[in-house]
Amino acid sequence: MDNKTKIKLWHCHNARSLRPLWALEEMGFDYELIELPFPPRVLKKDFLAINPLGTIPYFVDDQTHMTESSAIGLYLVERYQRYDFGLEPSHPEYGDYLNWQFHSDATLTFPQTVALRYGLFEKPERRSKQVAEDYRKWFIARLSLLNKHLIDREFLCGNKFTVADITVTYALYLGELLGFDKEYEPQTIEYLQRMKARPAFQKVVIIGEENSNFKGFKRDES
Ligand SMILES: N[C@@H](CCC(=O)N[C@@H](CS)C(=O)NCC(=O)O)C(=O)O
Repeated sequence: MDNKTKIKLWHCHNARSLRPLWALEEMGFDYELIELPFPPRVLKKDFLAINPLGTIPYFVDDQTHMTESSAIGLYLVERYQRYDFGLEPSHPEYGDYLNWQFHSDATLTFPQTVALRYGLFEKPERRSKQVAEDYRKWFIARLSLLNKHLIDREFLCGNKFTVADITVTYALYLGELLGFDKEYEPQTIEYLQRMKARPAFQKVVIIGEENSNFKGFKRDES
């Protein structure tokens, strides 16, 4: 493996940095993990000198600096030729694989973060039940493609575990933390449980738990 410089990853418990952290662990990379309190933009202001966005994940590999959780797994597969966790461009399902990779954040995680912000993270006077509820419904509606796809599949593509499973599972896992999983379809719940049972997920999901301010949040049903 061409991995001479040590990869660095900045991470907060349960944040999107779980995607690259899980990928690094599955692939057996040697890496340095820097844990931060959430949100680092507020609680660890010197992080802004490293990542001006203040967001998590932040990933460094030699001259490469990355801020997109769904891109880092793809980078690892292609930069290090780790197609045991990905699909090559010549694979018939390559387009599907890329689609799930981008779908995971742009389509699935985006509405969840708005629900999370207006349901939990804003100051009480700025919270909005209506916004949180609207974006929860939007997220559930956006699961339709995944629900259909998972009816007869163990993994998303290529008939094997890939980084696309990591990025999409994170969206389902975040939904579970938010209490949205009550509306998941049976095949989607089974898929989530299968992915979460992987030893690498089990190992990394607990990192930072003791100091975390986001261990989960069950929706107010009233
Ligand atoms: N599209 C980016 C979004 C990164 C992002 O917004 N991360 C959240 C945590 S899940 C964050 O750092 N929020 C804190 C903030 O915006 O200050 C990705 O997928 O990595």
